Amino acid sequence: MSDVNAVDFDAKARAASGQATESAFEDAVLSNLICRQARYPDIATQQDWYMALAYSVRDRMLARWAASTKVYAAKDVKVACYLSAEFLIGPQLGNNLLNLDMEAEAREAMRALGHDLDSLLAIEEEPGLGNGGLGRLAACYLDSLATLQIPAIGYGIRYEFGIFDQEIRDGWQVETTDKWLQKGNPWEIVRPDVSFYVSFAGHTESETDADGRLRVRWIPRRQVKGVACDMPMQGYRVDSCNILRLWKSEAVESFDFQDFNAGEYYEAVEEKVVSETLSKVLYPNDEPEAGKRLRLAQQYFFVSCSLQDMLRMMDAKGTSIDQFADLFAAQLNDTHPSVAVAELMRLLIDERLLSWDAAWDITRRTFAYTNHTLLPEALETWGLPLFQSLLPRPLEIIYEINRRFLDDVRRQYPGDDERVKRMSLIDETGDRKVRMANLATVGSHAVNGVAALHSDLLKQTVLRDFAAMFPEHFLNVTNGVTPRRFLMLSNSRLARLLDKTIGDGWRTDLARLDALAAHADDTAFQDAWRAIRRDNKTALAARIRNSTGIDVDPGALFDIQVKRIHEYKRQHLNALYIISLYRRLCRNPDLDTAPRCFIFGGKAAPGYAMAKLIIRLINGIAEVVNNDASLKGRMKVVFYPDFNVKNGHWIYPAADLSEQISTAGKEASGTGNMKFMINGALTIGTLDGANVEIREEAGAENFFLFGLTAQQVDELKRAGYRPAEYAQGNDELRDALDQIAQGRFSRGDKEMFRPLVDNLLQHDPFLVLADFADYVACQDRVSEAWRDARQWTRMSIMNSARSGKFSSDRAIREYCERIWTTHPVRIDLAQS
Ligand code: 26Q
Repeated sequence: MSDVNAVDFDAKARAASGQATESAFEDAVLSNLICRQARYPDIATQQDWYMALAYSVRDRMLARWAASTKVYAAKDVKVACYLSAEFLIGPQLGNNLLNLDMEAEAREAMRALGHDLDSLLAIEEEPGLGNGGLGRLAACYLDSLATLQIPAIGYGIRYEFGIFDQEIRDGWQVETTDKWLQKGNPWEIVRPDVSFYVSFAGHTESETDADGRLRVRWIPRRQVKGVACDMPMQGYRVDSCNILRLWKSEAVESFDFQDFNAGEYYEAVEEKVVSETLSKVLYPNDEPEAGKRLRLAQQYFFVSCSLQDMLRMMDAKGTSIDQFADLFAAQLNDTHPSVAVAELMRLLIDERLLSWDAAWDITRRTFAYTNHTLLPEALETWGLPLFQSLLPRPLEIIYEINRRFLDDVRRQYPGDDERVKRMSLIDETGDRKVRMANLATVGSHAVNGVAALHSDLLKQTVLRDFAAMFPEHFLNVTNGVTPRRFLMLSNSRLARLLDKTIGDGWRTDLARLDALAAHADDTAFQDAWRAIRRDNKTALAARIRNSTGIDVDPGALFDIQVKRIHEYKRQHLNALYIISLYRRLCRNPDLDTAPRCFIFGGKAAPGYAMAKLIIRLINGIAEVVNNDASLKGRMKVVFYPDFNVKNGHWIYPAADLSEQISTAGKEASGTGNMKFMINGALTIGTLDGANVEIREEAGAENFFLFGLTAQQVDELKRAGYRPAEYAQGNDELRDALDQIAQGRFSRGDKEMFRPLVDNLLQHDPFLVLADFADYVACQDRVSEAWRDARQWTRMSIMNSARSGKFSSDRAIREYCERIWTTHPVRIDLAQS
């Protein structure tokens, strides 16, 4: 392996360091330390060594990236473009070492240089460029795309500040800014030469051109420049290396200082500041209206840059515009990038002078849309006045798309005015709004949900009329997660046991884990399985002690719920159960019950008061339970602060029980459920999202099921749900709610949790009380099952064995075959 940049510097590096190096990689690290970092070994900090190592790994990837790009430039190669406002890629060093198959080499080189690889891995800041599931899914898909050797580009925004860091003070969530770029990002390649202008505001003018065609000119009030910042995405054990291209906003440098008087100069600088704020910060979900204009501007900004970039590549290939949809498939990751439908039309019509019909045909063949939510309040809409003032020309195009589309609807459903209103891209029921899901659906040739149940419900609810009109457009692609990061990297000891037991074919074909089933009853294998899980729990216990001061027993059942905090995910149902268990132990101190450690993690949107109150409640319970000596350590409650990808690495492999307890019909898929399953946790869950398929795969006997079905939820709500009646009819539930109301978990403060208790008793929109009794009964079955360690281990093994379906490799294969018609392209570094 030759490191392109390193070679010239080797001698210099060795001379400067006064060391004799033993490997080319060691040379590379030294030369990066000296020539890129401008440090010499004697004074270099850990951070310097981390950077030097990262740059050396990056150099290897860039050699593969160059080989890949060269091949992708061919006319007949189709590229999958994944458009997403979020990419939650997690720490990169460990994953890149894994995918390059060079961890041992790097460990040895760093050891020779006097450094411990694990300590260097630990100091990496993760790019938190996403909120949760949707952003992490995009990252898993990039890993699978590269591993499956699919030419692909991830397109998004280079937020300077990603998702906030979470601290817990006095039991409350406190947000602090994410400073992931403070020490520099060694994985990023900024490309000032790949940049595009994006227009905002202003007005449009129509004119007839020389050929007698009507042309529209958008005279923007302001333009912003987008600059490409690339991060290499290396496939596992292949030479394919794709990129994640994130756009950073900059001011256009068109003004000439000479021409300005002082006033204009300051205005110009101010303009620069405004332009640069565009890619400043990621919006948390569930944020209320405020600041929305910037959010729409962000979406249009990254979408326009990405589409212009695709057109640039098309031109570079020398292909004609009518081939566009054969060169690119563009996936809309939820509606966040769906303004792309209007923007591609604009680029094709206004800038490439295509006819409407030709442009529309290309647009629809290019886009496909993935929906990630059924919650009506989460469906994206934009008020017309805002849209009009920010994006006047795209709005005109949306009107025209709508006019033509509604004509089709009327033709197909004569006289059905209600249907026309429902399907319109413009909601006219109150303040007029653009409905982004309708725009994405109409502008795409394929629409998919993210789990079987979700895709079904999608067709029955939010997109019903569209599914009736275009049934062939609707399909399901159940989500998946990458086994590289979430098994090989974070549970390497288990991965080695798997290699030893069933061979390493599972690493690129997770379905082969099925072969584990034959070992589920083998006591020696079970012992090895348990020993590894025990070690993982001990490692997590150490981190818990470190971050919270709480001592937990690795022998206890680790019962874990980590995900964004949201009422529909029902962390408070879990909390109510914990209180009822605690009360049982208080009433009966000798109760023979399995020791449990309840672990929570997750961020609440800063503006979501109820979610923040749930965090406070969990911490209030933890304070009481953890300090109650009479429990003799049989129960512990932990809120693990700042749950993110990095912390997830320690959490998933240490779970015995995975809590997937959302109200049926509300969680589109869930992906944490899959991460737990792959690592051998058992699931307690409702029939929601991908839980349904997890249970099908694992077998009903290896899954703890409880709760109302989506249909029952619907019926109960229709019949008039009265939550207070459930409290009346259940002593444990009433008692638990009373305890909260009485201030037991708020140091006597009876007001603190009033909004939560009142909401549950009076509204309970997510049927927490209706599902409580069945949840408790199910938890009792869990405790019972835990008593039989062999049986539990068997179930744990069976869960891993049957988790093959939930690999993102399977999901990406489905996208490639059924939606994108993209094919693997073999890259060979040696041949390039
Ligand atoms: C929208 C408008 C303004 C500001 C923020 C947002 C916004 C941002 C992020 C809305 C939603 C999100 C994220 C949604 C999300 O993560 N959805 C999850 O997607 C996963 C992957 O498909 C599923 O597994 C989860 O079930 C789903 O909740």
